Amino acid sequence: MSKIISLIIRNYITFLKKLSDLSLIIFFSIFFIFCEQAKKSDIQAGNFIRINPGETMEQILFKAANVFPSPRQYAWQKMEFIAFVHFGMNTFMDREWGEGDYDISLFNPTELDARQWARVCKEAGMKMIIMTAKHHDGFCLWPSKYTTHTIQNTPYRDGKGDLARELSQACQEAGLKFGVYLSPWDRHEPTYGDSPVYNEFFRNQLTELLTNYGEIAEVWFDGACGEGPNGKRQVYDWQSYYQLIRKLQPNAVIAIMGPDVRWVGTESGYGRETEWSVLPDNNLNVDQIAASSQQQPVDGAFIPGDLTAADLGSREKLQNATSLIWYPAENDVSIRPGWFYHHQEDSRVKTPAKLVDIYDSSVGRNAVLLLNLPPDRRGLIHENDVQALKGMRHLLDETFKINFVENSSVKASNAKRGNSASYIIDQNEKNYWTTDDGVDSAWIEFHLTKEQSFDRAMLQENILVGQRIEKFRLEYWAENQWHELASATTVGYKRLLRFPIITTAKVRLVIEKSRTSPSLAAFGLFKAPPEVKFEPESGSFVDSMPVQLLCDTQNSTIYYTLDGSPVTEKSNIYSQPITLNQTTTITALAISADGKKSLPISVQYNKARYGILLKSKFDQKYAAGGTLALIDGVRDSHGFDDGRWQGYEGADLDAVIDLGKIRNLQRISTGFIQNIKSWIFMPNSVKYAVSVDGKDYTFLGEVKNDVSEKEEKPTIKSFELKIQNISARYVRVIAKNRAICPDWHPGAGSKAWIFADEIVVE
Ligand code: FUL
Repeated sequence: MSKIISLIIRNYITFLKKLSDLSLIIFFSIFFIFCEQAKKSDIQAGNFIRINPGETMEQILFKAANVFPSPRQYAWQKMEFIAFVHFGMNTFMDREWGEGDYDISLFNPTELDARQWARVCKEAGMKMIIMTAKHHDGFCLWPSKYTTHTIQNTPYRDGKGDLARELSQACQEAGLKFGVYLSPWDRHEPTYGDSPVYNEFFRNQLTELLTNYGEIAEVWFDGACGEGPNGKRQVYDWQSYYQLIRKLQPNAVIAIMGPDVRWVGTESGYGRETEWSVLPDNNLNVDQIAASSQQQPVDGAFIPGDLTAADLGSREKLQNATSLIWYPAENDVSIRPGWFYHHQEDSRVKTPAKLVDIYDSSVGRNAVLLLNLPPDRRGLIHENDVQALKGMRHLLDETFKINFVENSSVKASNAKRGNSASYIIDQNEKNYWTTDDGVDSAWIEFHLTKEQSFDRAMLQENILVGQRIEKFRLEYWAENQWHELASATTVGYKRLLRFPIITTAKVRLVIEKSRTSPSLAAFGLFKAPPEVKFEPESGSFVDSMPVQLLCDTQNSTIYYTLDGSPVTEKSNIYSQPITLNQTTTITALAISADGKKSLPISVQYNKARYGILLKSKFDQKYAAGGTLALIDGVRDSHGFDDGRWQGYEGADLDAVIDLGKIRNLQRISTGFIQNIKSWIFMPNSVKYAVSVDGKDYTFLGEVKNDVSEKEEKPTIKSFELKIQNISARYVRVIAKNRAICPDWHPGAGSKAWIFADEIVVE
């Protein structure tokens, strides 16, 4: 019996020992899972998280990498490209900022067609239209009950007009979202500055807009807070505005002076190279957040602040953060220089290539592009703007229609179970690649089905798990080794990269640094459509002139016409330089071997008394009528922007004048204007050289600038070289641009302009 008992006891002890080994394992497993869970649950805060005092940089970074957009922010980000429409009394007064003191019976857009606006935006690939329901002049495009300063008291549709209704319906029909810009600053409303009263007035207007026009997807608040008609300043009750919006339109994002979407900080269309959507929010009222259980970035706690600095979300910026929020950037820019329509800007609409560049530098830099299209006085988006947008869409569609990695084989240095690298190219946005916990750098190789030529790349993180990638590079395989193709910092929702055309069958993406396991939802390699170039790019001539047509993509066919008619695949095929003997417009189009079409381009070459060949390029916005501007006899106007001055941004002016035959010269000069408020400086110097045959030049002399770079008054100077009896047919003029604005100037480091009006040779 005792044996049996001792056996039982022994077995029991062994069992207990085993059990304790096992329980240790179980205990530690549970503990580990618990810790991981605790770590995770600690970061399950959505688009906001608090940093606890004493947390290490590593903990802060881990938190930052796990903040993600709210559903409304995510839906907004996915729109990528949206429209702004600035329209109102300013359109009819030719103003940018109105005071609200003008006769509103002048508002009468007789051909207004909101469906045209929606059609143009839809065809351009935009997903929403935000309308200036009320700009700073207080004029309302909807019949607000709370003021008489509205569309109702204008001749438009006999006082029955309501643009919020017309546009919201047109958007709905076209499948676009609708948003409103409502300026808190109201230069007309008498209660402005009487803070509680005006706040109530403003909330009433918001209520009208948010209840009567269906779904509103974005409410845009500008930060301007100037004086009202009575000279008083208003204290805006932002938090009550936010609460109202959340109540009436819970899916709407509140932008700029609001907690969901931030201003990128410039109106140029060019976002930051490094753009984090997760920022330290030191503008939040942290006590209020605490009082609201720390779960959400409480709208009531959001205090609008200035977020325009170059660096907003780097490690350095996160170091002293008390909380972090998902606060993505919106990049607003106008298709013309002004926000409102001005007839004199009809020729200054951004070109398709410029718009694509802006797209790459906004959507392609983790921001949403909000492009302004100002309807004209007819109430229509002007033909020039429509053309530019069509061109932009053409270039984007042609670029992104074939993704060369689509059927490639993909392998990664590391992949978490269930997040394989092949998800990057599976076209399902829910699937994404990521690495095992603790693996913060990785590479992914794409083996294409065959050699391909491309010049664009696209990356997308899965921002639903957070923004993580801090640094990456792209490499291609050639001559048995990897070569760097491009590199950048952040990715976020989308990153677009441009590089010179590369032909290869193997590409490697190296993620060098990430805040935690990097993720990638999509990757693409693309080829932009071919581009036709003319050599010389522009010019006028005395007798005849040869023009060459070039294309940046090999094996492309160039078609052209010489009579101003549209170019098609049935037009002449270019094979050798074209000799012009009379004023001619050449229109050309290139089609690459893979069927991609360039935009057709037209250049007019003039036969004139004197010829001019521009070796440098003037800015299209300040063309002063084109190539002949510098020899057209128009001189010395005082405003740089009156269409008579030719502008060169960051570039020299380099021109050759052909006098037609050898002449005796007594005087050579070139006129320039300085207007430092508009970043226009005198050239450092102007050099002159002459030639009898257009080949060998003799240097004549250099005229140095003597106008102070700090001279604020617009100043005109003629850079005249004293000469006597010089015989020559060709005169070369080189005006040296200082290239960048000086340190003391508000534009320090940015490109400086030179503006010339005339080269005089006598
Ligand atoms: C600015 C306004 O003052 C401009 O007029 C324009 O509406 C732009 C989008 O926002 O701050």
